[in-house]
Amino acid sequence: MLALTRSIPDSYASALSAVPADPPIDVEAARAQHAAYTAALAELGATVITVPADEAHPDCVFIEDTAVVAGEVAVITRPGAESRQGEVDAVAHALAPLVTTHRMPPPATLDGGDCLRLGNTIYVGRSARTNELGVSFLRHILSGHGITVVSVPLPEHILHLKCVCARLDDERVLVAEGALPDDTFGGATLLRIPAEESYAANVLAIGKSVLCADGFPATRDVLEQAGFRTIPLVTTEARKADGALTCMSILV
Ligand code: CIR
Repeated sequence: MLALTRSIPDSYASALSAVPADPPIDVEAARAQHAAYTAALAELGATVITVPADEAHPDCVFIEDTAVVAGEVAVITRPGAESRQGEVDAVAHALAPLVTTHRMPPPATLDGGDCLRLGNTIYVGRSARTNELGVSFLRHILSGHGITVVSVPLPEHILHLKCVCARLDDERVLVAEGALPDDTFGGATLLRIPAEESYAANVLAIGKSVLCADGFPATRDVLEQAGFRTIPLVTTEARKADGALTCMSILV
């Protein structure tokens, strides 16, 4: 397994966030937390490929939003935030030797944080960042590869689909209580965590191990009772920019 990550620029202090960070982002602490994240990926067997930081793009560490990879094919997205659209070139360049890439054309927009894959289905949040044309383009490319794309309407206050849920395996989804209708993921089993821990719903499961945000004990209990080994990571500086665990890598 390959994991693409992207380094944190000095400009990360001015990354997008719904609520201004208070206290402000500590870029050095963010880098230390990011280093622990990449080390955890490597320990789980990933070969980590690091795309260099880009000072012109404060949010570039959130590389997940820039591409959706499915087997041998990748859709290079057109992120919904205009300030992030220039992030994709370096990611497309890094992915080109690994998979066949397809560029999403304007005016379609889509953020990878809206995409959750279970088996051969990708659920895509229709958020402020991902429009119907983005969903259609993804469907157009991936239907040729045996993948079904399902559009999931999201309430306005949810930035991305995976802000409130994450794949655990092909049959199970971790989801914050009350965030999504029970039938959102077809017949998948939902493992619910308390609404007050909803930030922790974004976990990164690799086999039976799960990278989870540190400081959310109820979520850890749910995961461990379901048979997963939890690896808590400090994510305070990613959270200040509305980021979490899946956002910082693309698994190939
Ligand atoms: C943004 O607003 O685009 C970034 N500050 C956070 C993106 C988080 N990405 C993700 O959840 N996939």
